[in-house]
Amino acid sequence: MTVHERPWWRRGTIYEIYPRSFQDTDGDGVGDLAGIERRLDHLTHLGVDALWIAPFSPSPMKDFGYDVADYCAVDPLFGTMDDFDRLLAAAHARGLKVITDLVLNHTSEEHAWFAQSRASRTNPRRDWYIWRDGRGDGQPPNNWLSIFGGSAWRLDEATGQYFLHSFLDCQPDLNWRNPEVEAALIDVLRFWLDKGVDGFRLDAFWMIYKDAQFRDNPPDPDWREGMIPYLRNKPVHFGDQPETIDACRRLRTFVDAYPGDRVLIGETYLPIARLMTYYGAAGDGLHMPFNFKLIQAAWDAREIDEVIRRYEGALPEGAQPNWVLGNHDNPRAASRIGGPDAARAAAVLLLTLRGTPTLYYGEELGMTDVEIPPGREQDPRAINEPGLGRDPERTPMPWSAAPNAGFTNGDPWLPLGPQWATDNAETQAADPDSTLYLYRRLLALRRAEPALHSGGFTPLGVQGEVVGYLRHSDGGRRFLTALNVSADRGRFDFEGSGQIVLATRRAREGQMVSSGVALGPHEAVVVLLS
Ligand code: TEU
Repeated sequence: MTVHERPWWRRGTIYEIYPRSFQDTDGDGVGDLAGIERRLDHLTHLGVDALWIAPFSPSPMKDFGYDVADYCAVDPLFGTMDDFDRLLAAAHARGLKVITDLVLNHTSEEHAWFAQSRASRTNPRRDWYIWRDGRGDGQPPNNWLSIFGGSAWRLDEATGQYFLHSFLDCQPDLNWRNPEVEAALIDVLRFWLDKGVDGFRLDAFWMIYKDAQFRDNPPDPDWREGMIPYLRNKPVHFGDQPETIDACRRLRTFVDAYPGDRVLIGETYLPIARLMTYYGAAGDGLHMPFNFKLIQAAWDAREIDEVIRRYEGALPEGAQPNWVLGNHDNPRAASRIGGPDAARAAAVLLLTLRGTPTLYYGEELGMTDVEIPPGREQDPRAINEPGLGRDPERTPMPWSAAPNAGFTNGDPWLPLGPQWATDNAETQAADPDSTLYLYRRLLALRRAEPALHSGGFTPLGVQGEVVGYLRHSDGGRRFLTALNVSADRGRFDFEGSGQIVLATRRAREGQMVSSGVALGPHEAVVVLLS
């Protein structure tokens, strides 16, 4: 396969949009589909290839759309199906792919399927969800814990049985062991594929099957106070079952029958060895199980180097790697790893590693978490489990110095960061030293250079606190990335010489370097080797 024949998702870059926070057009303080369409130029200027839109289907919004009440419609909060069709057409006209979010593990308790399922023990849809008797004395069926706190079982008084919920207790888990459920969900894929979407991000994908025998999870002896309560027990019987891999193959077969390169990306919070099984033994599983290792790693040279090697080393032949620095469930990279300069170095890492990067909206501005004043929390998780709320990373995108940063004419659903009036997409677009400019240069370089978007990867190890690696394509150019993961000066020695073609400090671009490169605090450079 030549570079140009590679499907777009093996070359391109994905941009995640949390629709509530991107752009509001109707003044209700919540972003909408028309807002995304209005801002498509931002994405084309940035240089990404695809957008993934977090859920926008009808929902009681207890989990902001991840509690779906109707899979094949648009929630009025976000607009209409016509708005979606227009957005899709406008994106395609610009050469942008569109990936939608698909929640396969659970629905909202307000979904018509669940209303039927809970109506009686004999309803034909009873078995579409996971119902069990308790253990007596008000005890739930087993010790499984919800990822969002408390037991994963909720008693339904009317029918006297418990239903399973991996997440909130208003998000009942679907029963994937019932073939009718899978068939109904395949119909949902068909609906969106027929519309022309370019793929799906499969929510909580590793969770869709649970142990058929409902065995208790063993306690984790390493769990300590302060860790996520869910991890008190090792979730060995809760998610990541062999049946999930078979489901990958069936979904893949279905999607591959469509023309064009449609992609399946699964949300997979799993150890590396388990993650790899989701590609399918014959490369016939998901196109890409999400790799969250950079989100989980400390910003430390040895740890980063090790994570990259372990992940690269474990990839099956031909499998497409992928990398993520942040998403709507985790603290933003710029806050997590120690400030805007470190975040710029992280951008160089994300966009020069081998594999498909997924950017989270606002990362290209170096956006940080925003402190949510008491009483303004929105995420139910913040209320269930104080400190674990996800509002800080979901705040509105700052576009300009207009009121509310141009995000809305109304009251924004979450507060904007304090610096938006002077630091926003517009001011950064006018400043060649901005983070936005850095992202644009990185994305342009990546797109132009086969070695970067499709080439090989050779780790060069760590020198002091500097991580180094090579990217290369057969008979083509060779690039060295050197990344100083510390607030001190550093240096990376290498054989030969070259020219810095990209740097977090723009003034360094164009410099010739020989046998090594000196780096300032948190500095990263890409060197074209001669
Ligand atoms: O997230 C699944 C999930 O488990 C994450 O919340 C993850 O465990 C945690 O954030 C790790 O830091 C998905 C969606 O991304 C999330 O927004 C939804 O709330 C959840 O599924 C339920 O649909």
